[in-house]
Amino acid sequence: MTLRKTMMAAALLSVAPLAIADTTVELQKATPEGPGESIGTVSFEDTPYGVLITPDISGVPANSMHGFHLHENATCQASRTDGETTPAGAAGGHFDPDNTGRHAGPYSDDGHLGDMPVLTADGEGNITTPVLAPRLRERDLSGHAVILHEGGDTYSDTPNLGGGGARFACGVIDPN
Ligand SMILES: [Cu+2]
Repeated sequence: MTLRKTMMAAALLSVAPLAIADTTVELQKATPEGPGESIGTVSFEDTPYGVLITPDISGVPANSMHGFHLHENATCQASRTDGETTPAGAAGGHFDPDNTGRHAGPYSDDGHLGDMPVLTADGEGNITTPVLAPRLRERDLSGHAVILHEGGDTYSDTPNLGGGGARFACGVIDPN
């Protein structure tokens, strides 16, 4: 084996496990016609303290806060009910494998497992500050969708589902 090949093999061995471990999802604007323009990506990585969520998002209002959740279904298509179109509605409700029926945020054991921490934009409308979801593991994300809401999140059902309101952007995490 040449030195060059040996070095390449060593590089692949050291890099490959990290590349497999992380999940990166592209977020696209939720529109009545389905997924629209990309606003960036979010990466998820297991740590001893839960999933580390690292956003790289731009083009949202300056200094805005956004509820961010894992939703049940692996789709970002709009839904239509009684003539009402809901962008990204086909993603369904917050991922709630224990059927708690409660929105309680990322730090309570008594609510949706899919309730993740709020993401916050800086003065330029970029979201880059990493946050930690202590109850989640990366494998929980598989086969679901992540949704960034227009508004913030009270981590309670007052108002309903934390008050994030409309679905602003969405990304699918394919089952693996
Ligand atoms: Cu949500």
